[in-house]
Amino acid sequence: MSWLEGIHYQGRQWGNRALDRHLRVGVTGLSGAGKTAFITSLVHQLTLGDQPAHLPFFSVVAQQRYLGGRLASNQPLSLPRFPYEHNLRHLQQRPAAWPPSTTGWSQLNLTLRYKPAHGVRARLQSHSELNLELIDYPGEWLLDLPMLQQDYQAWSHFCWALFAQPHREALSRVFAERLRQADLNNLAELELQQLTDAYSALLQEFRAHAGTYLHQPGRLLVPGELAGAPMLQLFPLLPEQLSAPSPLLQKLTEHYNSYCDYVVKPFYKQHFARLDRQVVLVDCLSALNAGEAAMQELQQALRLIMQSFRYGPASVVARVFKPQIHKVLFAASKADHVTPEQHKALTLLLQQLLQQPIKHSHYAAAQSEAMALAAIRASQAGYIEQGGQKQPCIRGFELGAAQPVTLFPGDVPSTLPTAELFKTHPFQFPALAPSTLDVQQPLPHVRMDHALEFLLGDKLR
Ligand SMILES: Nc1nc2c(ncn2[C@@H]2O[C@H](COP(=O)(O)OP(=O)(O)OP(=O)(O)O)[C@@H](O)[C@H]2O)c(=O)[nH]1
Ligand SMILES: [Mg+2]
Repeated sequence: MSWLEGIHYQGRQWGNRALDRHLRVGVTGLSGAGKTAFITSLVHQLTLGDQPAHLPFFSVVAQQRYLGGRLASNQPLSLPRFPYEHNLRHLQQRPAAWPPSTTGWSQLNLTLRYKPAHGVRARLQSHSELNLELIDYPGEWLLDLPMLQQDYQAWSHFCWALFAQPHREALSRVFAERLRQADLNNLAELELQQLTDAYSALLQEFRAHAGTYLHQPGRLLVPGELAGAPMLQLFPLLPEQLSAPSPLLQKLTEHYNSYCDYVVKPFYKQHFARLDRQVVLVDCLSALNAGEAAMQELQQALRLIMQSFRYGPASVVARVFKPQIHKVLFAASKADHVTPEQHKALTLLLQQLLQQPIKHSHYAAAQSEAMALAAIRASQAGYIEQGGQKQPCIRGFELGAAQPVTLFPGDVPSTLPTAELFKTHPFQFPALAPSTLDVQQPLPHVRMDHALEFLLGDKLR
């Protein structure tokens, strides 16, 4: 954005913020949590879903005061735009496909028009408007935020403590050995790049085989526009290599500091420092499938992320000059992968998983709600007869399958399972492909109306 365009855009935002007509909603979640699907669905519901039968718990729609939403005309021309239409095309194609994993950040602005419910505005105005700003980014980049609270040495210790855990230890042995053989006085470009490549391969192996969540730095997995930048030559030295000064230690410390200053801080400032409301999406079902260590690491990753945000009440002054998040929706995503009577347990599990992360964050002043939802429902829920009894089931296409299946995916534990339960009872929740959709109709969902009511309902009165 040019500086002049930037000033105009900021000025308009401040004006709208002061008038309480602007909301910046941050959709946060680790990679694969469902951020892109959530934003795509949210935009689709807000631009097409004006039928009370489709969004019964979204009060502005239920009360028939919603006049519609449109993609805003003030979308900044020089910022990457969220590929909304492209995502819809994936859902619409035959066979339908999920939108691809995100490789860079993008933004979408929406203008929502509604009739005020009561008060002076209702008497004087035929309609009011609310501007909504949504951003999307690769989940991997979110885990860079906690790096700001550490220096290179502390980060390296943290990484090797993590890599020593049983589910990571075997995979990290080869890289540890490679580091042990490295000459700490050798700063040759080729050597630095080879060590970085080995570390980046290790991160990919963790992600693919160990069911892990904490991968830092995120730009080694999804570099975005930074591919090839020297500061991405970054990996943790072994604890014993940190105690004495060395040229390699000094070089890596410089890269770490540059990474924090030129990548992580601007990312935070640009996207998260001005959030008014936040959605934290968590894919609890995939973590259950991946086992006990994955579940623990998910909890640790959420705790680190929650510490990076600023929460507080929403006075007008705070909203304009020092925005803080004052409403947080915690959502267990992909609830359509289980039968509806399991949703209660899924929500309780999410709450228990988040108990510790919330306790460690500066979170007290925010309002929150937890729920299980599916941004884009890929299954039909129903019942089958078995031994004269009605059993709940879902029907959908498993990823890659040509024929639909009818199945009971299993019970969701309402508390964090014990190690014993993980051993004796492996979870196998399915992953479903989207059914081919008519995108002229609002996307099928589970509880997106509850989510919209919590996030936007009070601003549309
Ligand atoms: N059944 C179902 N699957 C979903 C839903 N939302 C997401 N998924 C699945 O989860 C995968 C990841 O969803 P995304 O929206 O791409 O996740 P993301 O958080 O944007 O991930 P990154 O872009 O990698 O950070 C999708 O490809 C789907 O397989 C949903 O509402 N229902
Ligand atoms: Mg995405």
